[in-house]
Amino acid sequence: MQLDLTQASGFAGEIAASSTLSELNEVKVKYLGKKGLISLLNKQLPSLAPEERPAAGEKIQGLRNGFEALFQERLEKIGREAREKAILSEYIDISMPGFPFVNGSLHPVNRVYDEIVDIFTIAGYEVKSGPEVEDDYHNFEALNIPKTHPARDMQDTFYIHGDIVLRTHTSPVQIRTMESQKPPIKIISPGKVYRCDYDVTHSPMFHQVEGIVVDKGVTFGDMKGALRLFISRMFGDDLDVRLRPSFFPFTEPSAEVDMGCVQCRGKGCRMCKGTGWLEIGGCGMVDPEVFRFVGTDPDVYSGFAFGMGIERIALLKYGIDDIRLFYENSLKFLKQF
Ligand code: 2U9
Repeated sequence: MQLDLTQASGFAGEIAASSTLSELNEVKVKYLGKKGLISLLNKQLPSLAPEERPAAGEKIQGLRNGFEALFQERLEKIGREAREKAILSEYIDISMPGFPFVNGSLHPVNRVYDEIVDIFTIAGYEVKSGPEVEDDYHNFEALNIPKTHPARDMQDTFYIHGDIVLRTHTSPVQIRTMESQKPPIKIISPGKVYRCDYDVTHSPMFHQVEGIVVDKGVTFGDMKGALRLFISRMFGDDLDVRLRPSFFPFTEPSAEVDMGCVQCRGKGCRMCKGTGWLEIGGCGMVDPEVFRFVGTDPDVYSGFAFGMGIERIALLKYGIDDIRLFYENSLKFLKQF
C-alpha cells in the first residue's frame, strides 16, 4: 500500500487562484481542515507497512508545512493588497483647490433688531424678554384693555384656548417687569408678536420693540428726547421728530411718532406721499390705571412708553416696500444684506 498524493498537486494552483480571504479559507479547509487532505492522509498511515510509516509520516508533515507556508504567504499578500487598495481609495490630494465656501449673512430683520438693542443698551436700557404665549390678564387686562375693547377682536388676536393668546404686543413684558421690580425701571422688550393680519405692510408674526422708563419726575419731554436719540442713531441726526396726538388704552396722553422721510430727508417725495414725514411708531405717558394694576403709585411715579415695529424700521432703513419679502426666504433678496 502506498500513500495517494495525487490530490496534493492542486494545492499550489488553488491557493494562487484565491483572491479573497473567503476563497483562501475554502482552500485551507479543503487541504488542512479536519476532513481535509492532510487528515485523510494521516488516516491512511495505519494501513501502511510499519517500516514505511515513518517515511510516509515525514512526507505528510512536509506536505503540511509546505501547504501552511504557501497559505501564509498568500494570506499576507491578500492583506497587503487590501490595505493598499484602501489607502488608494482614501487618498486625499491636499494640493487640490478647495470648494468655495458660501458665506451666510444675518437676516435684515435680525440686523436691525441687533442695531436697536445696541442703541438702547448704550443709552442705559436693560433688555427684557417674556413668554410669547400669554394670558389675557398680562396681554390685555393689566394694560387697561377691557373685555369689550376692539383690540381683542378675534380678527386681530390668535386665541390658543380660553384666556390664553399669542401675545399681540411685547407690552406684557413691561407689566411682568413692573410686577416684580420697583422703579426706577428703564427697559426695552424686543421680540416676536402675533396678529391675524396679512398684506403688504402686515405679517401674522412680526417683531416689536417697546420701551418703558418709570421713575419719579419722568416727563413727556424725556420721551421725545429718547425717541430723538433713537432716530438719530438709527437713521442719521439730520431727521426731525414729530409727535401727533393719538390714543392707546395704556398711555395718556398718547402720540404717533413721525420722523423726517429717510428718502427725501423731509422735502417731500413718493415714499412719504409728499408730506416729508414717515410714521415709525407710537408712544405716550404710562396711564395711571396701568400703574395701579402693577401696584405702582401714580401719584409718586410717572413714566413714558413707546412701541415700534422692527420690520417697519427695516423697511424704511433698506427702502423695501413689501414686508412679505422678509418671510419668503428668497436668497436673491436675502443676499443683498
Ligand atoms: C406698558 C405701558 C405702556 C407701549 C406703546 C405704542 C405706544 C405703539 C405700536 C407701534 C407700531 C405697535 O408695532 S406697532 O403696531 N405701539 O404705538 N406702544 S405706547 O406702551 C406701553 C407698554 C407697556 C406697561
